[in-house]
Amino acid sequence: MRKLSKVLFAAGVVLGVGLQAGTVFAADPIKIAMVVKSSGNKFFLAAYDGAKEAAKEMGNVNVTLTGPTTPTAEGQIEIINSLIAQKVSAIVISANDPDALVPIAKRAMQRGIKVVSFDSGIAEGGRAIQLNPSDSALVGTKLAALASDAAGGTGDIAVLSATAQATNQNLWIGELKKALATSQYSKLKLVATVYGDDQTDKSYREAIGLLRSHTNLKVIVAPTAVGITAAAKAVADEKKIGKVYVTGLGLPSELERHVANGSVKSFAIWNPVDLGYTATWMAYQLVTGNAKGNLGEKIPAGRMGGIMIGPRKEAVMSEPFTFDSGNIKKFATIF
Ligand code: RAM
Repeated sequence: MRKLSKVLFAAGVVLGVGLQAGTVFAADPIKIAMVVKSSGNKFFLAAYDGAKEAAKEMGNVNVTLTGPTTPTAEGQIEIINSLIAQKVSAIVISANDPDALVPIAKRAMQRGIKVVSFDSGIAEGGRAIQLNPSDSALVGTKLAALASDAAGGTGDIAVLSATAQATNQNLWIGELKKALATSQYSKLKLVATVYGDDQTDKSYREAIGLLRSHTNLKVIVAPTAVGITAAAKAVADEKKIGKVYVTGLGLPSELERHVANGSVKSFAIWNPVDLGYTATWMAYQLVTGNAKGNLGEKIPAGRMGGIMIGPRKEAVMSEPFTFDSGNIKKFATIF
């Protein structure tokens, strides 16, 4: 490929057709870099499966996956710096901080790189589009409903989140609090919010801390795939199954055994494969000029159809789907 593009470039110069350095030739693959919150998080491995599926459909696209070992903005800034040097065509990113990434993302965009954030957004100035898996208010009310079901409508609940700066978790927790303030959930009391930083060990320790310091606790709500699994293990290890339930957002593949042993009754999530697939298609349409990312525009995203760009240049996918012992098996093999 490289050799071919050099040949074509030389031909362009010889023929004097005004080709410029950096021109993308048909033979030069479009490079799309997926940058995730942290490596090793299964949610993002599923999103990357979707990205690869999209790249296959597009043809001449090379998609890669990177992420810092721990979910920090600093780690992602370093990665974006290197992607700018590599002259990728697009960055598809789940951000560890809405604001800290704006300057580096702006720099990338000034160099012609299309930036699409998905899952956890960058503030509007630092990306062309933000793709939300679901409407944040819907996620918040879903979390409240799940917590209420698990608690039997009344009692103390606590939140175990990812990092304190995560755009998505903070939005969802904000909406959960709004839902808890309504009369429907007046008997649920939020007694603590702690952060496991989307690290298994820290999430586990924080969950143990909640269980030991809040003896009346009925539910841990973890709106993170890493946190919910760690919390479920903590409940079993502390012999609290049947007394404390874990719910939130997680992967059927990771939670199947925790649903089977009773530490989780039900939880919710959207399809991370579809999320990564759609974000990658959107980035591709921006790179090829098929889309601009303007308000009201419908961006074609393969099998997902046209995705509408809404206010603040955000697009929204589907409603969170609820899983329990009745349907988890079917999905546990997919994500
Ligand atoms: C974790 C990440 C991700 C979130 C999922 C539900 O894997 O924090 O951002 O969307 O959980």
